[in-house]
Parts: sequence; structure tokens; C-alpha cells
Amino acid sequence: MSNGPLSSKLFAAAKQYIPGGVNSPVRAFRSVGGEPFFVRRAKGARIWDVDGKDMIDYVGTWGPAILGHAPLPVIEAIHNAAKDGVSFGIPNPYEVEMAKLVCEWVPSVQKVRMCNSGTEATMSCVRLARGFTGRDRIIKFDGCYHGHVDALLVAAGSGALTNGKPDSAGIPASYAGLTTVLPYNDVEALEECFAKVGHEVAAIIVESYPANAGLILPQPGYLNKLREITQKHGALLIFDEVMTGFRLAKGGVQQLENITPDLTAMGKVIGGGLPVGAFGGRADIMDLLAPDGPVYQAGTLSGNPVAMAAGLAQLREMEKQNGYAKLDQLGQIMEDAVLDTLKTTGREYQWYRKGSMFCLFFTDKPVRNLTDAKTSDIPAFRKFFHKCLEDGVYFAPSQFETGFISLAHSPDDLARTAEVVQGALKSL
Ligand code: HOZ
Repeated sequence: MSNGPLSSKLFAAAKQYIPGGVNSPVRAFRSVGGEPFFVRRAKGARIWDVDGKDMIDYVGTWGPAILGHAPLPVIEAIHNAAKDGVSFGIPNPYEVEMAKLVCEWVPSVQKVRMCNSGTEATMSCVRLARGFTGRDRIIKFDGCYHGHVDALLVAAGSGALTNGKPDSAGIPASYAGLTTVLPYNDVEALEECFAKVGHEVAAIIVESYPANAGLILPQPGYLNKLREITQKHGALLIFDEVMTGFRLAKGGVQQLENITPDLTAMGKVIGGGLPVGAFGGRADIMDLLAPDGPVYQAGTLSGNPVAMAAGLAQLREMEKQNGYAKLDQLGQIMEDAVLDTLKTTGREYQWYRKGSMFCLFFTDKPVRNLTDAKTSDIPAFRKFFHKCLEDGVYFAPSQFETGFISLAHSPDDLARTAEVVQGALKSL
């Protein structure tokens, strides 16, 4: 699909002043080809580009828009907070309310600190884990993305015990070498790794449901295994719930799976669409943070009153509307329609969904890890993506991302989406 003239003009200008024309690489549409559209307005389940085209949106600003775009309670909370000042750099009452709510909602969190992004949250969890254990090695999984933290931007090794290689220029190999990458959902590889280097491991960090390589779900018992093996070897378990936290349940995956991680990284939904992250967990670990302890972490805008007010309003509205149960119902409607469409179009693509998060992998192979996900037919995905966009449905511009349904998606939106998806699959 070619872009409207205003989007094209803006992209040309953006490329002169912003690297690649974007402020985050996935927005550049490189993995689907073509150019990004520029958004003028977003409301409910829809976004409008600068050329006036409207689309049903399943990106939802990459997760935060759980009530839909620009929900009234959040917008009012932002206005009310902003009238009293947009940043103080000294404690404010909203921060205390937010901390109390997070500790009440997220089972493992006894203390929490706010920051400004998911990247800051995971980075701080890793630093805390190293400070607490006095060990350096971190284990992460193939296909899990934890923001652009140096130590976590590490390519997946093909062998289970391969030490990390930097996945980005600018990261010293010696630094990345402290990260071990394992295949997700592979108990044998995990046991082998701990048998060799368990005494060096500060923490396992895992996206509780990996949602940055499409959506990959854990095999039964796998997350329990991570909990057991870390406990046995004196390492910490860090759940990255930036994508799943406050989206799948009040207490995220740890509530759904009844697992107690030591630390949790949070973000996205908790900020009501404003830039927010948070990390929390066991009080004895969190108390190592400055000013009480020796692990330094800070931020001028952390606990920002406007962001806190927006996040609190969004979370309270979710509770008021019994949002998680409703989102699951909407997810089920979409799932039924997609499975039906796959049957009628004779495609054996793999569909995964949990609540309001979903992914259709363009492969007939069940997806348990990144290697499986990479068997997807990327050219077919590209065609599908552009056909959907042309017909007014915006999915993430990459096979390796997750889709999000919001409370603003109506049954009519979902029915229209099903028609568009069917048409796009038929066109392949
Ligand atoms: N997969 C990313 C969100 N967790 C996409 C958003 C971005 O990098 O801008």
C-alpha cells in the first residue's frame, strides 16, 4: 500500500532530522517494506493518519492503550494533575498511591520503585540482582526482548551454553559475555547450563510470556522449573512483565501461573500511555536500592505526577469495568473468527492468544521458541500486513510482534477485522 501524500512528505522531512526517520526502529516498517504512516489522532479502537484514513488499531501504542486510545477517565486525570504542575522532582502523593496499588495487585511485589520505561525497569532489576547476589552472570532466552539494555541485547546462541555475542554495535563483547542465552521452553538446556555455571548466575530474566517474538507461551511447568532451579542455585528470578503486567490480569502472569518471582519489571499499561516503567519485588532485595542501600538507581522524572495520575486512572478504570474478563471475551471472539478463517482458507498457520494478546504465525510448525517462530513465511506476512492496512486494519508491522485488543474494540470492529483478515489470507 502506498502512503498518503502528507505521510510521505512528513517521512521525507523526518529522515533529514531523525535517524531513519523514526524514534524507535520498528516504526520504520523495514520488516514489511514501504513507509510508515503518520498519525494525527487516535480515539477508542481507531487511529487516523494525517491523510485522513482511519484504521482499526491492534498495536495500541505497543500495549499501553488497554482501554482504547484517549479514554476519558485517563484524559481527565491528566488534565487535573497537569493543572497543578507537570513535574516536581520531589515526592508527590500520586507516587504513594501508585506504589500501594502495585503492591496490592502484583502478588510478589512488596516494594516498588517507579522509573520512566521498561528498559530502565529491566536494567535496574539486573543491577539489583547482581548487587544482591554478588554474581555477574545473567541468563536470558532466545527471542525475549527486555528493552535496549546493553547486557540484554545479546544474540541468541545456537548452542545452549553459548556465551552472548553483542547484538548491537557499541556493546563491548566482554560485557555481553556475561549474558548467557538459552532457548526458551527447553528444560534440558536450562539444567545443563546450571550444572556448569549455576554458581555464577545472578539471575534469570524472562518475559513471563515472550511477546516480542510474536507471542510464545510456556510449556506446562516451564515457568515453575525456572523458579525451582534459581532457588536451588541461589540465583534470582526476574519476570519481565512489561508487556503482560496489568494487561492479562491485575497481577500479570505471576498471578495467572501462581509463580513468585523475586523481582518484576513493569511498564506500558501502568503509565496510561505516558512514559512509565516500574520494578519491584522482595523487600529485602529492593531495600538494597539507594538511598537505603548500595545499588544506585535514580531519575529526574521518576514518579512524575501526570504519569502517575494517568496510570492510576487507567488501572482503576480497568477494575471498575471488570476489564480483564471483558478483554478475554473479546479475545475469544477474535480467536473463534480467526480459527474459522484459517479453516475456510485452508491455511495451517499457528494462532496463539492469551486474553487480549495474540499472534498469528505464518508457519504450520507449532511455535515454542524463536527458532520455531523464524520458520514463518515472512513474504506472506508482508503481503497480509499490507492488504489488511489497505482495508483499514492495522496490525504490528512485523511478524515478530504481538497484537493487542482493547476494551474499546467493539464486536462490530472484531467482525470487520475478521472479514479483512479473511480477504487478506485469500489474497496470498
Ligand atoms: N517490541 C517493542 C515493544 N515491546 C516494539 C516497540 C518499540 O520498540 O518501539
